[in-house]
Amino acid sequence: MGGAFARTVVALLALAWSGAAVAAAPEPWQLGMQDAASPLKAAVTDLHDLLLVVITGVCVVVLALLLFVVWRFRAGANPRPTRTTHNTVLEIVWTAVPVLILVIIAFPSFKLIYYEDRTPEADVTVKAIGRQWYWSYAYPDHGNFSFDAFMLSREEAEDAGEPALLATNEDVVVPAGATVRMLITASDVLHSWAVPAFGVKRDAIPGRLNETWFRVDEPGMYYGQCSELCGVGHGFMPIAVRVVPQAEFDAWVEQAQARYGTEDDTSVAQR
Ligand SMILES: [Cu+2]
Repeated sequence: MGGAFARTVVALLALAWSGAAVAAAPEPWQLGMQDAASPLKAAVTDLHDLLLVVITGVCVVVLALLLFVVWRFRAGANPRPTRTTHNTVLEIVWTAVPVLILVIIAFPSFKLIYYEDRTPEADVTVKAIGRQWYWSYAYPDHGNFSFDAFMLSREEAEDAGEPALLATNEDVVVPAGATVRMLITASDVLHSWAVPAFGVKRDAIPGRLNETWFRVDEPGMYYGQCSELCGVGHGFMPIAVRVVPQAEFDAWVEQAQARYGTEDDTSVAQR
């Protein structure tokens, strides 16, 4: 127990020193969802909260009815059992009420599906390609440079002050406050590009281009993982998104273009 606490303190200190603010990652013994970092996640959380109220209400009512029936129709108080088999009013009520509940749930649910589906006017497009077992990324509207992101080993992550199993050698870098269109596909088997704090989880399917979007205002590191069983390395292809101010993003793009080459640069082999 004491050892775990000490390790946590050391990890937190390491984070503070590294200066890379972890904005969103899972925490030990976490209950509930990660804080919303994007408008999409805020909408997801709202629907979740509404459903929790509905579910709780249904459970309480059903439990109360059950307890009432057990008490009211117990053998001791009913030496001669009732022979009732049908009750029209009751049957209409127990059909209509669940239908009504489903309709109440359906409206916000469909609204959310379409909100997630339609990318608003995008400022940046990033393409993610799932591979066994890492992610490749391309920036089609910035010269289409591309790179691979592999998971850091536990030691490398510790040295970098980043969480183990979530940190990658190359981060997905996007500007803060920009609407990012994510194009998601795969080259071998099904994967899924998911970042909980963004409310994003889209299947990566070979031969198909899926799309979603996010906008994050707060700079920092946001972590996610492949969320579709894709083989033995499934747990080891994390997603690390670094949200930076626009100027920092522009500088990173210039650097990345020089490092990975653009599509006009014939000296670099294209994927
Ligand atoms: Cu995968």
